Amino acid sequence: MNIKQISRFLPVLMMFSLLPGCFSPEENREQRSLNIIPKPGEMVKKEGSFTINRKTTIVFSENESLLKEANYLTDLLNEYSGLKLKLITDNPKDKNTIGLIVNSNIVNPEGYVLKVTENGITIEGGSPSGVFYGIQTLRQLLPHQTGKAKAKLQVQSIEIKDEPRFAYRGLHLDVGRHFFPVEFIKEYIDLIALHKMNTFHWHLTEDQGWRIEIKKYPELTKVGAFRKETLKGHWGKKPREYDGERYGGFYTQEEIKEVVNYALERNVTIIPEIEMPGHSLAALASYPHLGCTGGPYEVATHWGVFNDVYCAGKDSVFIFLEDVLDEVIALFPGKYIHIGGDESPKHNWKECPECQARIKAEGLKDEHELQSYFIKRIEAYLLSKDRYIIGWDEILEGGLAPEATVMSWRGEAGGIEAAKQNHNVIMTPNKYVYLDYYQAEPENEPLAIGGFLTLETIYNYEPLPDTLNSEEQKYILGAQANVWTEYISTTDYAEYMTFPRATALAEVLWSPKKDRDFNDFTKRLKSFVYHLDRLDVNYAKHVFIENKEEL
Ligand code: TNX
Repeated sequence: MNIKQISRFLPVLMMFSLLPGCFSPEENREQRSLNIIPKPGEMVKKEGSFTINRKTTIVFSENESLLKEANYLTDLLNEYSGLKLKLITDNPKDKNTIGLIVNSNIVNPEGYVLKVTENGITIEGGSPSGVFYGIQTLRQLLPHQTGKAKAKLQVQSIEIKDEPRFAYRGLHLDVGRHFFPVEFIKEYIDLIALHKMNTFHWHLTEDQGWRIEIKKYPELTKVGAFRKETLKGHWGKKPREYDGERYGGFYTQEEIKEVVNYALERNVTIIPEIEMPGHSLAALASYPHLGCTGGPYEVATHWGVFNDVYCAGKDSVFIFLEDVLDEVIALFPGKYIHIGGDESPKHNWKECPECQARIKAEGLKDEHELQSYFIKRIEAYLLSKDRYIIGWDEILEGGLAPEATVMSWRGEAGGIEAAKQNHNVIMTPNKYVYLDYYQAEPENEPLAIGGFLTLETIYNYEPLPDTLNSEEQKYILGAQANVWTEYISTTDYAEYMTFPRATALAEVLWSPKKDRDFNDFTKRLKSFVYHLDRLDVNYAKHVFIENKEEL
């Protein structure tokens, strides 16, 4: 069943009366203006309001390098209201101005103080990032436009003091199983920014497709970016049927640069993932000498875990990966490179004379230690280039690489173990944050991988395990929702699976724990989706229907 069919399932009448964005005309600006997601730390409503008009100027102090934020705000207001405000560098506290200021008294660099008075607006941030998040909050204070007429930009007087609870707030996208165009990636980054998240984990290589142009190895995108056909239906269904259609795509380096700049302007860091030693069939199909058996290999046409992985015995594999990483480093300025490390069967390594020779030469105990050797060797290379690795929790097996950050996906156990070993951790436990899982009863949903993860479950997820003491908890940098795309082949479906579940996680990661309240969240969500509608996001609407009594 596809999304269009699903929509037919939803009682049309109910949709009209309950859908977010369909506020009754009486619902006033004031009420909406407090419906901010993620919920701010402190918020005090004041008397009166300020109206942004043609003559309002955006003022920022030049030496604080806030030009990027000022330009972003100008464009945003233009998009929301049609106004094209003047940008000047002057006193940010003058009348009829929106002042942007970096204030070193705000300790958290992503924190901000937003004040709306009858005279104007000021946004002070701990750094330009804090100012950026103040702008995102201002965006949610703007009146909603209904119909064609533009409402005047009257903003409730208010004082907001706000900062994130976690430093790492991520959203992932697998473009290996299905390829998503640059335009969609940009929209995804816009959505990450709207949610005050700060990291996009871009899963760029897979068994089913290699998606990043590497100039030194053109076969990766000539061969590895395309598969001859794709599995139809669920992986578990036998006999397997295929669609017989060639499928693929990749990002050129020029496109990647464009996306990286786009993300920079939105305070989003991109973490590229280059999978190794497993999930590497597309690379092996392109350069068969990289595998233990020498091939031939084929880009995978169905899902799962494959026995053919990079050979850990051959130095030529490390030379290849270092060359690839050199080009990746040149494209992505962030400090982290994700090197995968998950689901890498040891079957071939057991049979491979070169892998066995490596085990002997390096004095390793077994193939798990060989995997650790592999990851540590890559880590050492990346550290020499001033980059840090992140790996899935399998990198714990056989011993962690010294500086590695662990992404805990098979539950939280790996994350807990890594924190106890004084390693940084990003929580992505599948049960709580895997957005490829069903969000409602499977019989009424489009085909998904399995699992079950409702909006309420993700909203109630707590990234700090209470089995860790407060010292150990400091290693938990934050959490991330993952969007694996074996069964997600269109942008519409990707949006449907991602939102609003990612919206719930955004609040978990930003807002004070004591304020978490699912009922209150769903009420604010009704208003928040105005912004998703503006961006034409095909978000899932179950919550508005299930909670109809309350709305
Ligand atoms: C496990 S999460 C995987 C992915 C799959 C996902 C499906 C992880 C590190 N590996 O390769 O796409 O499950 O939910």
